[in-house]
Amino acid sequence: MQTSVTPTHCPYCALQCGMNLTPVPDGDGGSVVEVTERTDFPVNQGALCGKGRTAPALLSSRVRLTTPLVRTDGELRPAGWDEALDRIAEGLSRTRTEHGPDACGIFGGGGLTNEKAYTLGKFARVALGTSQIDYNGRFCMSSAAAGGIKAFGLDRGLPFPLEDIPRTGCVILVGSNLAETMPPALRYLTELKENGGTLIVIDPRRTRTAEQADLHLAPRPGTDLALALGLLHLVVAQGRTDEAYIQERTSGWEEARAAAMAHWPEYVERITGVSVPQLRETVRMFCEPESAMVLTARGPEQQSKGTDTVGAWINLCLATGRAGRPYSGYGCLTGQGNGQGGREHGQKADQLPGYRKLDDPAARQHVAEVWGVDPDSLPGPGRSAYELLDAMGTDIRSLLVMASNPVVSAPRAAHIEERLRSLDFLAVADVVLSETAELADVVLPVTQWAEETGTTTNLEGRVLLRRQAITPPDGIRSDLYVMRELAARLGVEKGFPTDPEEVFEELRRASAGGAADYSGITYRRLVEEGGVFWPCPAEDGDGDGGRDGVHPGTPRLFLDRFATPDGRARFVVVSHRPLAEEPDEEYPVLLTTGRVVSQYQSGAQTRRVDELNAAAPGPFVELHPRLAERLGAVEGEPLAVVSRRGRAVAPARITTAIRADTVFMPFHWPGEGRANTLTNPALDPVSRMPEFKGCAVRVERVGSVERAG
Ligand SMILES: Nc1nc2c(c(=O)[nH]1)N[C@H]1C(S)=C(S)[C@@H](COP(=O)(O)OP(=O)(O)OC[C@H]3O[C@@H](n4cnc5c(=O)[nH]c(N)nc54)[C@H](O)[C@@H]3O)O[C@H]1N2
Ligand SMILES: Nc1nc2c(c(=O)[nH]1)N[C@H]1C(S)=C(S)[C@@H](COP(=O)(O)OP(=O)(O)OC[C@H]3O[C@@H](n4cnc5c(=O)[nH]c(N)nc54)[C@H](O)[C@@H]3O)O[C@H]1N2
Ligand code: SF4
Ligand SMILES: [Mo]
Repeated sequence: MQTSVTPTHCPYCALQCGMNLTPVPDGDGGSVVEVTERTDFPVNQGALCGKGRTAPALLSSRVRLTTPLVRTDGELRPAGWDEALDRIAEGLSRTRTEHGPDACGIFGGGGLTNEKAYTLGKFARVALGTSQIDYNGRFCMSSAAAGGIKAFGLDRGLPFPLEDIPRTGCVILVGSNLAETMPPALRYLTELKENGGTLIVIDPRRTRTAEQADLHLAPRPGTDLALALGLLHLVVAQGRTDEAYIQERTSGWEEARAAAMAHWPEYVERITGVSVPQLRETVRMFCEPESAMVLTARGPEQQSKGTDTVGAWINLCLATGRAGRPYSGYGCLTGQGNGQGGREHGQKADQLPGYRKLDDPAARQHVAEVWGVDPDSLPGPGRSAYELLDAMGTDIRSLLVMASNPVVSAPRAAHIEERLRSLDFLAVADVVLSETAELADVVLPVTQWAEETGTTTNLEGRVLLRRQAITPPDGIRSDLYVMRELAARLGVEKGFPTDPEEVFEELRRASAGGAADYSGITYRRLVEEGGVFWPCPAEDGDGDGGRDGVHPGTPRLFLDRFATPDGRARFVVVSHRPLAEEPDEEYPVLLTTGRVVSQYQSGAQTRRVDELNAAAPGPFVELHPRLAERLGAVEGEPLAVVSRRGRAVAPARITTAIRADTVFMPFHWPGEGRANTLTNPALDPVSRMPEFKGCAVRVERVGSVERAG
C-alpha cells in the first residue's frame, strides 16, 4: 500500500477535478482514502463538488461488490473468479457458435479509462470477432461530435482550455446546467462577468446556472435549432456578418444563409416562445464584443435533431467570425469522466483507435498492424447504442456490459429492461450491484478509480493520469484482467496486457497519425506536466514548438486552419423541424429530463452515498404553478406522468422556474419514479442520439382521471 499523498482525479464527471488522496485505516484492518485539496491542477484549483468530495465512500466494502456472482437456480450467488469467467466465456462462445459472432454484443461506458476503452474495442473485434459494440457516450455527446466533425473536420469537446472562457466577450450557454453538473466550473463564468463579459443562458428552466446569466432565454424544449436559425437571420439582417472571415475560412455560406433567411424572427418567436426583442438583445450581446463563444451541453444535443442543432449554432459562430480565433469558438461540454477519450479509441460502433473510422481501409491497415491481425479479419461498423439494446433477444443473444446501467439510463427503459431479460446470456462488470447487474447471469466485481491507474481525457481534450492510491480489497480484479482472461478463454492468448501503462504504450502506437493522436504522450510526461492536450504526435513537426523534438500538445485548435481537407470550416444547411413526438390532446404536456447536483447518472454509485442521498433522496416532477393549478397538483404529493412508453410516479415540485407547458424529471432513479420509462427513443439520423430532451406526456394526480390540457 502507498502511504503518501497521491495526486489524482475525481471518478465522476468530465471536469476531472484534481484531488489528493491519502490512505487512512478503515478500522477493519484495511484502508480507505481521504480526499484533500489539490491546488496545482488548473481546472478546479482545489474546488470539488459534493460528489467528488464523498467519492471514497464507494471504496467501502459495505456498498460495493466484493466477489463474482453467478446465477444458479434463478439466484445470484457468490462464486470464484475462474467459475465466473468460465461461465462468461461459455455463454459468449455458445452464442458465437449458434448464431455467429455478431450475435454477441458489448456495451461500454464513457467512465472507462482510455486503456480500458481501447482494450474493450480490441476485445470485441479481435477476441470476440463481433461488430456489435457501442457505449453510453452515444446517449451523451454524439450529436455534438457529429456536428463538430461535419463543420470542423474534428471533434474535441472544447477546442480551447476552460481558462479562455473568462477572457471572451460573451458566452451563450445552450442547455447546460453547469452550476449543478460541473459546479467548480462556475468560477469561469463568474470571472467572465467580473472581466466585463456577458453570459446568456438558454434553458426551458431558470436553473441555478440561468440565475447567473445577464440574459436567460427559456425556449420550448426541442426548439434550439429554430432559435439558432432565428439569431442567424437577425445577424444577416443587421449586417453583422464577418464577410472577410467567411470568405477566407469557411465554405457553404450562401446555402446556409438562404436557409436561415427563411426563419423570420416572428416565426421563430412562435416556435420557441422566445420574444423578438429577446432575440435581438441576444444578437447584440453576442456580436458587439470582439470575441464570443457558444457552448452547448445536453439540452440542445439530446434531441432527434441534435446534430443539425449543433450545426446551426456553429453556423452562427462561423457567420460572425467566432471560431478558430483567440477566445472565440464553439465548444461542447462533454459529460462523463472520460467522455472525451472514451469516444476516441474504439468502443464506438464505427470506430478504431485514434478517432479513426472502421470503414477506412488505411485505418484498418494501420490498426491491424499494431494488433498483429489481418485487416480483413476486423469486422465492419455495428449498431448504435439504442439499436444494439433494442436488438437484444432477437439479433443480439449475449451481452457484456462494462460501465453502464441502461436499466435506468436508456430511453424507453421498461422495454430495454424486458429486452435484457430476454437475452440468452448477460454478463456485467461493475463496482456495485447496479439495476442492470441485478439481471445478469454473471456479475464481476472490478477495481475502481483510486485502486488502479489509467488515463482519462477531460472535456478540454487534456489527457490526465489517474493514479492508484490504495490497494483494492481481496477478490476484486480490474477490467483489464477481465478482458485478458476472457480473451484467453476465447482462444486469444496474446495482446491483452493488464498493466495500464503497457496498454497505453500500445494505444500510443495505434493512435499515431490519427485525428486524436496520443503518440507523443507518456505516463512520465503526464506526471511531470500534470496533463497534455491532444493532438500530440510523437515528433514535434516544426522542430521549434516544443522541447527538442517533443511536441507540446495542442491546447487550442483551429487557430490557423480547420481540420477539413481544405482547411475551411463548413456551414451546414439546416431547417427547423418539430420534436419526433409533439404534444396532442391525449398527451398535452412536454416532458424534459436531466440532472441534479447530488446524484450522478443512473445513480448506481451516488445512491450508495449517504450524504448525497440525504441531499437528493428521490425523483420528482418539476412543474409550474399554473399547470399545477389546472391539475390540482399539490406540492410533495405524487403525480403520475404518462407517455406512450409507460407511466412514472413521483412527487410534485411546484416552481415558477419552469415553463408552464413543460415538466422536468431527473433520471437518476430506478423503479416507479424512473424518468426513462417515459422517454422517446426517436434517434437523430446522423448521431443516433435518442430524444431524451422532449416527449409528449399527460400528467395526472395519482388516483384521479383528470387530465392536464
Ligand atoms: N450532478 C451531476 N453532474 C453531472 C452528471 C450527473 O449525472 N449529475 N452527469 C455528467 C454527464 S455524463 C453529463 S452528459 C453532463 C450533463 O450536463 P448538462 O447538460 O448540464 O445536464 P442536463 O441536466 O442533462 O441538461 C442541462 C439542461 O438542459 C435543459 N434542457 C432540457 N431540455 C432542453 C431543450 O430542449 N433545450 C435547451 N436549451 N435546454 C434544455 C435542462 O433543463 C437542464 O437544465 O453532466 C455531467 N455532470
Ligand atoms: N432521461 C435521460 N436519460 C439519460 C440522460 C438524460 O439526460 N436524460 N443522459 C444520458 C447520458 S448523457 C449518459 S452519459 C448516460 C449515463 O448513464 P449510465 O451509462 O447508466 O451511467 P452510469 O450511471 O455512470 O453507469 C456507470 C456504471 O458503471 C459502473 N462503473 C463505474 N466505473 C467503472 C469501471 O471503471 N468499470 C466498470 N466495469 N464499471 C464501472 C458504475 O458503478 C455504474 O453502474 O445516461 C443517459 N440517460
Ligand atoms: S465537478 Fe465533476 S470532476 Fe469535479 S468533483 Fe464534481 S463530479 Fe468530480
Ligand atoms: Mo453524459
